[in-house]
Amino acid sequence: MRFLTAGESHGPSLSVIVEGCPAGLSLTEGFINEQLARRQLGAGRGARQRIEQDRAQILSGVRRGETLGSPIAMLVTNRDHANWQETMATGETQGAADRLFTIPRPGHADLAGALKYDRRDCRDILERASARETAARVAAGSVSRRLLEEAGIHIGSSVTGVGGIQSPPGETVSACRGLDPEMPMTDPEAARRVQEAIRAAAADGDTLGGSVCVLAEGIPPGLGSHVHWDRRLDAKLGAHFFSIPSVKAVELGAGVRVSGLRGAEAQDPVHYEVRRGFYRESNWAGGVEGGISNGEVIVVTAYLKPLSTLMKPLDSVDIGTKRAAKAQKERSDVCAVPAAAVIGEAVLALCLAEALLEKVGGDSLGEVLRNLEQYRLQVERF
Ligand code: EPS
Repeated sequence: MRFLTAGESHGPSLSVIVEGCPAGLSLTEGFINEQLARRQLGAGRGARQRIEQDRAQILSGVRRGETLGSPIAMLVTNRDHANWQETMATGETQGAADRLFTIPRPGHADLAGALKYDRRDCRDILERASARETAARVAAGSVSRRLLEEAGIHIGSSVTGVGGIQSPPGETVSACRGLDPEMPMTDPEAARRVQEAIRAAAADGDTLGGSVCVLAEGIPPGLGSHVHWDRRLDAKLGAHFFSIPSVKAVELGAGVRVSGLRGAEAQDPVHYEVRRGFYRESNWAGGVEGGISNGEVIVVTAYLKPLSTLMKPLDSVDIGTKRAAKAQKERSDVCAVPAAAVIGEAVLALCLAEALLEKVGGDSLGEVLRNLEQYRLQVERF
């Protein structure tokens, strides 16, 4: 299963094509829209989210609520495009471009992208670099999520830190589901302090980053492989999570903490019971050993830098005049960490659905589930 997204932040729409989804999976716009709505919630979002009400329109690959095995194309309209029709017109227009963006924001793709693509208006870069693209990724991730649900694999997330205020991760998917979508932290006192910190950062024209922890339960052992670097599940997870805008560090299990321990303290001893098969009593590894899922819960923590669009901007240089200037302002969010948790769920679903299909294969949902059942029996009888 693979996917491609397209679309600029203030262009007419985002679009996505998911290819390789088995036939016979029930999939509705309603299910995808629930996930899209979750991504729009969360403290610290800006005025844009009051304009958008993201809805996916399924254009192909689904008939009467079931996938066909053909490419699934989906469209998410940008309602804000109505306010940007002239600036973001795809056809030729009269007169000079408006809303020129010539003073790059440190930390954004503006300058590096303008140099690379030889554009004199950073808008040609920032419109696509915008995290608006993640709406398309959440739509694609919803398809993977549906497939994983059928396979008994469930995904959840929590926010574990914002602006230096920490909260313990949700330990199970069902515990994560009970959290407040505005600030899905397990510690309500931390969540309250975070809300205050977001208000204070907004008042200062500043932004906040943080961290999210994403879990997947029900994973069979054997996704990914140790045999080659690009088949390792941890490498694939890293690529997926690092592709979320603002993510600057990704941790599997207790990766950071174990780096300071002795070897004997940092592994998960193996146990066996006839009823349970092989199991562990700890999960420092986060569900992956040697690039292969080991059957324990997959635990990924992603760390996000504070957003780089600042209302009190930093020093920069105008790319036209080459004169020093404060970076250009553009409406943005103060904090997007709760949204990143939902996006993290989507990318984890995309990564695991691909790995699952690679392991068991199948052109129809029935074939995938039969193959998976056979494989689970093989593991059980090992
Ligand atoms: C973003 C800037 C803001 C965010 C946007 C990401 O957009 P605008 O400039 O239109 O206010 O709202 O995120 C979304 C639109 C979204 O749906 O997540 C950026 O520069 O990355």
